[in-house]
Amino acid sequence: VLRLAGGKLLCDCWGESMSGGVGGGSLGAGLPYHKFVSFALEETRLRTTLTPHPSQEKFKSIKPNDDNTVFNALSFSAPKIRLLRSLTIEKKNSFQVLDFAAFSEPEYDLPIFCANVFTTPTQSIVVLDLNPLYDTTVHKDYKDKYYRSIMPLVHKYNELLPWGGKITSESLKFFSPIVIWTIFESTEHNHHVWLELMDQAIKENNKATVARNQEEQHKYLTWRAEKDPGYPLLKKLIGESCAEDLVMEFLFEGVNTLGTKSFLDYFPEYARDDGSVSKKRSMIGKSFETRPWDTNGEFIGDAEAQR
Ligand code: BLA
Repeated sequence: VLRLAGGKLLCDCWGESMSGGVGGGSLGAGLPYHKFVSFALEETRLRTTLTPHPSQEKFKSIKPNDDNTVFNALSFSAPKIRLLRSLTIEKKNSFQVLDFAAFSEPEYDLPIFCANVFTTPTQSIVVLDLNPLYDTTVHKDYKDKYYRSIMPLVHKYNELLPWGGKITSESLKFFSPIVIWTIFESTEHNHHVWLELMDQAIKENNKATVARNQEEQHKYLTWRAEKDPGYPLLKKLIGESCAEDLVMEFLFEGVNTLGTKSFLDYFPEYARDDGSVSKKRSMIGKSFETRPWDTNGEFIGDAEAQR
C-alpha cells in the first residue's frame, strides 16, 4: 500500500496478484465504476494479453490521508498497447471518479481510448471518446481513417447523452467528432469500438511516421499532465508531490520518456513573460455551447469559438 506518512511516500505493496482473473476483490469490488473497469478489462482480454505495467506496483493502491477516500489504480500493456490504465476514486457521499485511458505503441496511430467521469451526488461530468492522435479538423485523412465509419454512433448516443454545454475550449482539439461530452444523472456506458480498431491496426514501419505518432501522443500526455481538470482535486486528496507522481508516472506515464518537447513548446500561448507556464486552465475560456461537429464529423464550431 502506498500511503502518505508525514508527507513521505511509503511503499508496502499488497501481496495479491493483479495479473490474474478479472472481478476479484483486488479490482476494488464495490468501488464506483468497478463494473466499467472489469468489463473493459474482460473485453480487452478476449482480444489480447494484458501484462501488468511497471507503474502498477507503485500506484495500485494509494491511500490518501482522508479515510473516507479510496483510490484504485491498475495499469497494463499489451501487444500494440503501450499503456492501458485505470484510476477510480471514491469519497463517500461526496464524489466518484473514473479515469480510464489506453494509449497505443507509437508504431500505430490509434486514437486514445478515453473514459472519464466525475460524479457528485447531483451530476456526472462525462467524457467518452476515442481522442484523436491528430487534430481531425486539420488531418482529414486521419478523420476519415478512424471516424468516418463510426460517425453513426453519434446519432445513437446523442439523444440519450446530449452535448454537455460550454467546455474548456482547448479540450476541443483533443476530442474527436464522435466524442460524448455530457453532464447528466446516470453513469455507466461502454462499447467495443476501440478494441475493433486495435484488432485492425497495422504496424507502421516508416520511422518518420512512428516518430510523428509518438510526438502526437506526447503532446496529448503533456497537455493532460499539466492542465487536466482533475489535477487540483488530486492535489487536495493526496498532496502536491504525490499527485505529481501519479500524474507523471501513472495517469500520463510517458510524458517524461516519449518526447523531449516541453509544455510551452507545444502550447506557447501559455508562456508568461518570465518564461514560466501560466497557471490558467484555459487561455481561450469556455465555449462550444452546442456540439461543434455535424453528422458527417465536419467541424462547424469555428464561429462560436471566437465569441
Ligand atoms: C471536470 N473533466 C472536467 C471537465 C472536463 C473533464 C471536460 C469539465 C470542465 C471543463 O470544461 O474543462 C475531462 N477534459 C477532460 C478530459 C479531457 C479534457 C478527459 O480535455 C481529455 C482531453 N477528473 C479526473 C480526475 C479527477 C477529476 C482524476 O479525471 C479528480 C481526482 C475531477 N473533473 C474533475 C473535477 C471537475 C472535472 C473536480 C470539475 C471541476 C472543473 O470544472 O474544473
